[in-house]
Amino acid sequence: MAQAPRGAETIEPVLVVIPTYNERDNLAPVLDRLHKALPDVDVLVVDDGSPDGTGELADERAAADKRVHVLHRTAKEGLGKAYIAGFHWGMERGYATFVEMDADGSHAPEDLPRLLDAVGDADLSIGSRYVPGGSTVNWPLRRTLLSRGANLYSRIALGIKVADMTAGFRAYRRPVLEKLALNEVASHGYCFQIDLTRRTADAGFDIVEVPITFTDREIGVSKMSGGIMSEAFFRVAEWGVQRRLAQLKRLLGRG
Ligand SMILES: Nc1nc2c(ncn2[C@@H]2O[C@H](COP(=O)(O)OP(=O)(O)OP(=O)(O)O)[C@@H](O)[C@H]2O)c(=O)[nH]1
Ligand SMILES: [Mg+2]
Repeated sequence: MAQAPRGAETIEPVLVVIPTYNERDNLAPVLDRLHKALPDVDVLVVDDGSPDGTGELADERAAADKRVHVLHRTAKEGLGKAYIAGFHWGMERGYATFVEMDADGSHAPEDLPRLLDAVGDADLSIGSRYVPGGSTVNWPLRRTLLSRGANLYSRIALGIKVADMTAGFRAYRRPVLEKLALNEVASHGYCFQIDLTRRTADAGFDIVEVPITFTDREIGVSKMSGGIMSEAFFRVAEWGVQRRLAQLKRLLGRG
């Protein structure tokens, strides 16, 4: 069967998945900005039972606006599990493109049109802080060093040429999520982003990076923790060894 050229496939409908945990003061402004920038996208807020009432606020928004949907989960299980539940929800409903975006205002909804333009010619577009034109605003030196270090470490360990592998502002085309074994993804914290990047690259999909400006959250509390950092450190080391062994096997098999 002749394959349709990529440009002929539509990226619509688009679902923006926003995981939330205690983001009551951030959610409404982000939703307002998002729908001002892109009136036609749908949103799924995935709330892990936030004690501050974020889930109830999301329900109120959903009742008033048919573009907004809410998935309530009972326990705080981390970013990765929330995204995967959101992707399944959207795939069951026929969405063609899936956006990951934080609720804390770090990801500017005004950058999303460029991210979606880019994914029209690729399979995954990543809103990147570390390509020319990308930047971070108001991030303390400690966070900048941590993020730069995590990316350098991941790039060397995995041998994947993506400058911002931990970035959480992304757009996936549906076939990527259909092909990746999402149920096998166990990563919780920001290593979830590295994990999906590596799986997307290994499956042979096209990844593009689009420069974005990342602004530190002004309201609310970061969920970054020592556990999240050590999870990333050890898992990336394990994946790095696995990749090198697989490369070696292929080389020996050929010889
Ligand atoms: N549903 C759900 N959302 C979460 C969980 N942990 C974090 N989030 C959300 O994921 C997004 C990113 O979390 P942040 O706390 O901003 O983490 P971060 O961006 O890595 O860290 P900072 O830069 O310090 O803010 C935010 O929208 C959070 O509310 C979780 O366990 N469950
Ligand atoms: Mg954040």
